[in-house]
Amino acid sequence: MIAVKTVYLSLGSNLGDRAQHLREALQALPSDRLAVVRVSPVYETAPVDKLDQPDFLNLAAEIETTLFPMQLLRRVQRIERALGRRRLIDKGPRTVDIDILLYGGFVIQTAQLIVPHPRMHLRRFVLEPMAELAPNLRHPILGRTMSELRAAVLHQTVRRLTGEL
Ligand code: GSY
Repeated sequence: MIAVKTVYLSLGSNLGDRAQHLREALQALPSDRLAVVRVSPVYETAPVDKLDQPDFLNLAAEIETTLFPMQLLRRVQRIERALGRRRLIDKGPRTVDIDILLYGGFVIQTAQLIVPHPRMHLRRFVLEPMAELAPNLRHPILGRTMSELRAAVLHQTVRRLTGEL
């Protein structure tokens, strides 16, 4: 019997039909070892890190999976490639980006994968949708809830979109 883990992903797109890219990424995720449980509302968000690029659409997804962390990483990277993600410019525009934010309560530090995502607590485009999905969930290292972490990044610009993705 393989344990099922609750995992949170952050999805973003800032090229072409952004909503369609997010829809296609969500549709590509499920398998016999991965179920998408809940999806946050969509936010339009100003870019962070590299500022001279289009605004993003971002959301968070709660999934349940029996995939081990590196298996999950390979799976999301395959989906990014299939949807046309190109890494032409570091931190630049992308058709779709899928980050593993939290994997159960685990702390993972390898050359390929760091969980919790090392910048998640600094980014409103991550914390706003996470606080909607799991406001009382605690960051495994910082010990603060998603709501508490969100309160520290309210100066970053995000706009909650209404309606279906
Ligand atoms: O790390 C994800 C890619 N990314 C984003 C993003 O998804 N949203 C916003 N608002 N800014 C970003 N900068 C990078 S890099």
